Amino acid sequence: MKALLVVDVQNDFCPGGKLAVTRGHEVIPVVMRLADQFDNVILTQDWHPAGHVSFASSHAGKSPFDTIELDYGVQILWPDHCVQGTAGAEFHPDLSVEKATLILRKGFHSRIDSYSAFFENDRKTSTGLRGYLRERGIRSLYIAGLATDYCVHWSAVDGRNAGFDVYVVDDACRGIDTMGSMEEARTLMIKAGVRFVVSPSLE
Ligand code: VGL
Ligand code: ZN
Repeated sequence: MKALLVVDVQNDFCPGGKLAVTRGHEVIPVVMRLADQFDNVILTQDWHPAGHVSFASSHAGKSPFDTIELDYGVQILWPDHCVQGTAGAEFHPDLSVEKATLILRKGFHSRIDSYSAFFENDRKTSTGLRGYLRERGIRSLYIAGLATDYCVHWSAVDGRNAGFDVYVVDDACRGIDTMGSMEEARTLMIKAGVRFVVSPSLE
């Protein structure tokens, strides 16, 4: 059994949003075509409380894309984004979500960021996704969405470590690409055994 994991296709990650991914909205039609081919579709939603630890505005003298040292390691600081209950945190209006069986929110602990859909950035706090997939008999995970170099990347690597076959659907993802993050993400995904596919090959 396979599942499609659609990562963070939210207003703040699309053009005009607070942490806009260049051409992020272009993934939407691709994701929707892909979803037709899956019985199991899961959406993730970045869902931060105001004043979240990952926001540069929460740290005096810091700017977006600076880094800080937290208890769990280095954290990149972002513009305020995907704040719970705001329009920026909503799914893009063109994304049709009717088919999704699970909407998995992440990043809701105020002191921990969460890129991966499996583990928060402390690498210890589980979201429960592994159990959900296992209990539903899912062994293969196809990943699409935003952003390739952060939430897609970490979800893919953690998916591999959790024992799933993982495919990143390249043309259904777009990246932020700060400080070489796209290249680094690709290298780490390859090392973890993630495979890359394009959506026409899945039809
Ligand atoms: C993401 C940075 C901060 C993502 C979320 O969805 O890739 N990136 N929060
Ligand atoms: Zn975030």
